[in-house]
Amino acid sequence: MSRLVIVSNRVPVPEKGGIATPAGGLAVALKVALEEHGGIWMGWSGKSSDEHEPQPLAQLQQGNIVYALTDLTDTDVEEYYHGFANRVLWPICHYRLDLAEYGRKEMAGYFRVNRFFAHRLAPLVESDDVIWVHDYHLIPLAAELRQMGLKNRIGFFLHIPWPPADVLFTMPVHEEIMRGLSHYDVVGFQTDHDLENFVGCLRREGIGDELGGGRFIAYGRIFKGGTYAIGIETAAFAEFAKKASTNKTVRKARESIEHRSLIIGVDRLDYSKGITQRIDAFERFVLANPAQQGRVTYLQITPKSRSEVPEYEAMQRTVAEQAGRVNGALGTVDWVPIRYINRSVGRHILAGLYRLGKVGLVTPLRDGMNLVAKEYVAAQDPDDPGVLVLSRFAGAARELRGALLVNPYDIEGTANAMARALSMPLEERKERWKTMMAHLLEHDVSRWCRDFLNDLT
Ligand code: GDG
Repeated sequence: MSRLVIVSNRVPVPEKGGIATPAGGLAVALKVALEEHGGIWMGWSGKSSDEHEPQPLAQLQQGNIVYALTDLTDTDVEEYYHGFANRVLWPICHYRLDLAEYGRKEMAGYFRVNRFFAHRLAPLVESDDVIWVHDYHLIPLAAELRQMGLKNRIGFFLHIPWPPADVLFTMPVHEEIMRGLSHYDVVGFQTDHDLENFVGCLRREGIGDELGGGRFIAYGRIFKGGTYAIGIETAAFAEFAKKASTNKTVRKARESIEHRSLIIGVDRLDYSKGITQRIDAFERFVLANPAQQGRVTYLQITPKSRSEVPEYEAMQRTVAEQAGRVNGALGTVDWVPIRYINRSVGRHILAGLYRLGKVGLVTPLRDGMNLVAKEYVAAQDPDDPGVLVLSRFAGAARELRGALLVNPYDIEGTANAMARALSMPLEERKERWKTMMAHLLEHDVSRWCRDFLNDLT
């Protein structure tokens, strides 16, 4: 294959000795593909200023990859990123109409920044480069590049869910968003449910239709649409977790837990992740199972994210207060039921902690895939694996059939699943884990990249 050009809102900026891995599934997955093909990774530098003349594009070469980073203006960031991407598209794609705050200024900013990205990217692209655009921030990018005359193959992958027509169409610019997608050669979703919703959106107002064989038509353009469930580097992560169990911090964590069973949750602080419902469920579980009092520790690791958006700032306080309240109500002089960490921990520590967890609690209200669920499974000790309690509304639930599936809105049901997970016999744990691990080894992140790029090229 020729060079690969990846475009995503944020780019993991290379640091001495390698790429810094931020807390976010996208970066972890894409690093692998670019290293394989060489090419460009273009996106926003994360910096902004009040200057209106754009600074030259910063380019950093590392091995066979060029990182091309552009600054934005403060207004761009406010309208495109905080405004439209995170306060309209994110809530709508996660079925949260109540949180969407649509405004024309923000919508205009979103399309303007996509045009700006296209103008910065186009001079770097060679005629046989394959362009792979990622996620909801950049849906109109292909249309802008086509407008400039680019004929390259351009693919789009959506990392988050695609909502049903009734939800999407509450957004006044849904037509422009649907039209934007039609300019790609391949449009990829995480699961069959997302693809079904997309077809529903095409048909509802006669925008387009399915042609069969994975081909679709909309606005007179024919493109491929498919599902490409994102994976992790399963084998490497399993090895990493095994080694991490001897890490000093992980050892300290093990000692501090003593004879107790560890329940672990790891999520960016986001309303889609169902953290408050999960704490409620944990409280219910402890109250309903007095024998477990003092015998279980729930560790919730929750790095801050998007603190500039008011809902996220409010949520930060809510979760901290809730964990404090439950600890105050249930804790004893020698037992703190919930350990809540509101910052990022090192990846090796995370891997070691997953392996310590007898239960992995992954209960989002809605999630495109959820890589934490996959990492938790990969990190387990094959001779004594923990149990994954997984929301049926995470994309991962379409694959990880060995998990205990729960409805995160059903607090009692989730509490019961915790009890069942903690008392599950070893043989059943092994059986469930084996099926999930076999699936994850086969459907890893390299396969995800290969499948998408094969369809695109
Ligand atoms: C979006 C979609 C989709 C978390 N805390 C720490 C940390 N993490 C890492 C995890 C995992 C990643 O962040 C989170 O990925 P998720 O998939 O769970 O969720 P999103 O960030 O919302 O990602 C999602 C994904 O894109 C990929 O397509 O699965 O549905 O929403 O890798 O390990 N990493 C470290 N410290 C932490 O404290 N080092």
